[in-house]
Amino acid sequence: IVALPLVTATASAGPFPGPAMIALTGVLPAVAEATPAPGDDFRLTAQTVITASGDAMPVAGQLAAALRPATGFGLPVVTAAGTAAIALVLEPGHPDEGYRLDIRDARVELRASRPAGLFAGVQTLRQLLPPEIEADTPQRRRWVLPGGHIKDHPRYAYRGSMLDLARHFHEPAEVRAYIDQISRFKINYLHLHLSDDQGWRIQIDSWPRLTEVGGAPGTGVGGAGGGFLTKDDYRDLVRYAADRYITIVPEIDMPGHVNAAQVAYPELTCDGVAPKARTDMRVGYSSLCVGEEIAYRFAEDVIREVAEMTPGPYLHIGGDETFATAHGGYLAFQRRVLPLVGEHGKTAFGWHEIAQSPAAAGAVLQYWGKENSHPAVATAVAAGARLVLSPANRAYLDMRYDKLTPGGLDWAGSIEVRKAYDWNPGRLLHGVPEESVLGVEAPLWSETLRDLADIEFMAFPRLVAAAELGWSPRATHDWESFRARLGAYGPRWARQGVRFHRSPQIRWS
Ligand code: TNX
Repeated sequence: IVALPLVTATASAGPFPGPAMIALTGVLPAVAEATPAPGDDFRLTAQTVITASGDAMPVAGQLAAALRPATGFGLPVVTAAGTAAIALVLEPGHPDEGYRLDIRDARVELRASRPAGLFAGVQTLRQLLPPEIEADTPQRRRWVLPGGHIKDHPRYAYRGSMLDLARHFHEPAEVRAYIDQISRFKINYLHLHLSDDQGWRIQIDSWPRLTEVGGAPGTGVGGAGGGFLTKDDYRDLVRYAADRYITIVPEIDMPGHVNAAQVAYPELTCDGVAPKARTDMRVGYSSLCVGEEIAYRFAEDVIREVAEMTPGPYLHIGGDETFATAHGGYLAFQRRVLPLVGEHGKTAFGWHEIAQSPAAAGAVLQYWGKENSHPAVATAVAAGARLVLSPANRAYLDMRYDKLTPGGLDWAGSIEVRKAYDWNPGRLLHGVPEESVLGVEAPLWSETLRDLADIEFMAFPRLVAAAELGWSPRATHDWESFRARLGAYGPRWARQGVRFHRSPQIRWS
């Protein structure tokens, strides 16, 4: 792979400052195919209109709203135009979530089979304009899109990020801000970790004390924060994410990680005695009493209510780190609970420990190990399970970057940007064929993260590495290219006030 220059020659002189144009190949995540047509550049002006019709209208509105503040142009969305236009077109024949972008001097055409593809193309188009496009007030400069053609589509159907609302609760406004940021990089799933030993963060009507007690003030790690999502909050987040073509995957962690539930309902323990509320960071000490019927009533009530308010296909039931559950009890629990998810209309998702259960054959397993082989996972995959890869030593966004990182954990090692980037999801696990890989997810556990700035700092830039591994064809994989594109993205985050790690591995512009 030849590293293509990121920036092409300076755009022709004019009344406005016109530094370099972005190259078609300068996009994050890397596009599948780009054919530059130097000189055939499109200039966005006060006369430019955006054309769209039918189901393309909402995305056209999003494009106009994204470009208006910095350009100061009206950019009306109209159904037809004789003049210079950016045309959004829905037509059959493009791959899922894929798009085609043709930039010529008189006209830009963005084509896809469905709105999700147009939305992905809009993210590309935004990155092809200079970084000042991120400003929220009009900037005096030329706005030129580089001439040429892009054909793009994802490598994997699942490109996810996880946010842990249990260890520290994060307000809906913070989650929305995170959704805005991750949608820039063609992430299409947001997994919300909604319950754990410390707290319970989603309203469940049939077990109201879960949030009355488990969402009370002081239920964050170290006694910080607290809070929970009401059903309306949750539905609003689902809708907000869907408008950005992101599907929410809710997680209720069972049968371990349930201390907060047991504080609220002592009948979920084997001895009926309420455990102490816990706000330390230990894991693996709590378990539902899997021999008692009430564990299954609880599990089904929660699964039913969460499924009812979740339009997406997946429901994650955790299953990790159950050191306090006997092996036989774990299998008995999964034998009954995994099928419940299907009975309530969802595909079961779980941490890879569920691979031990034959009932996991129809499920999605989320691999979080550090090894390149896991026989039980390979067996479950051979029986039909699909895999989402979140190797802790590569994809965990809560691991520190290096010894100097404020906050973060280090049990899976330090993860600088190159380490987060240099692996191949199609080849990670021995005995697991690429066709069984549904995609990649970068989890962000929040033991040490209090606010949005903490979240952003740990996620960026590493989340972009996971996004590229999930989206871009392997043939584009190239560290030198990736680090150059990332360095050029820095000013965009700076403009938006997004906190990010200025990794010493990157030459930031
Ligand atoms: C392990 S990985 C956990 C979480 C912790 C995380 C911290 C996994 C499925 N469980 O309970 O928050 O490590 O990095």
